Amino acid sequence: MHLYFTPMSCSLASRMALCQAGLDHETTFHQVILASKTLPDGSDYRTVSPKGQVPALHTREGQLLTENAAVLQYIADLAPDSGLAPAAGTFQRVKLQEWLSYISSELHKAIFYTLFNPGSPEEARSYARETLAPPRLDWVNQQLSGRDFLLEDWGFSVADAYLVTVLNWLQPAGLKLSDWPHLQAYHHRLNKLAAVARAVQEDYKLWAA
Ligand SMILES: N[C@@H](CCC(=O)N[C@@H](CS)C(=O)NCC(=O)O)C(=O)O
Repeated sequence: MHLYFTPMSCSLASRMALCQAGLDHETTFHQVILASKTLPDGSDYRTVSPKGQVPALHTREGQLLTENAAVLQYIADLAPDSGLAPAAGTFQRVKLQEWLSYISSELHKAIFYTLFNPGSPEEARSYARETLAPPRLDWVNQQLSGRDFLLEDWGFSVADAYLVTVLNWLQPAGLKLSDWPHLQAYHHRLNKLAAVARAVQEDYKLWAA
């Protein structure tokens, strides 16, 4: 398989999932420079993935798959014993999809896409930081009270991989993780999991280079 990624972006969740599933060794990682939509050899990334966004996964079947929620579930289903997702067709699986959808639309896109997009006007940034972020983060913080992972009666899932990735962005976005104590504790705890720690370390090294 081939994963197209940008260090410390949302594609980090797919790297975590691949590590947890034990599939990172069968995956070639291709770094994408998002600002120019190019690959390191200068070629246009949009010839690989026309959306020009990461993550994009070339699957075992040789198909191109995009969108965090789809890529993460695809990886999870390749390794059912990893516990990364409840089985398809169960109510727990739908709860996982509920979380993936919330993280993608209400956190990733609504808040952080606006804050990190160099073209966002200042009013849009203030609105994202001051109006959109607090109630959404309050809600997730409340959900994590007394719970180790997002899914009840379940361990580390791909929804956790996505959320822990998004939480990495609070500080660079000018938000204080310590304002949400359950989120802070969760972030700290999950970063100690072997697959999360390894994926973060690998992405961080490339990001800092
Ligand atoms: N809808 C996509 C969004 C992915 C996305 O926004 N990726 C960001 C990196 S975190 C990106 O590629 N940004 C560059 C761009 O949108 O041009 C998904 O859920 O996978």
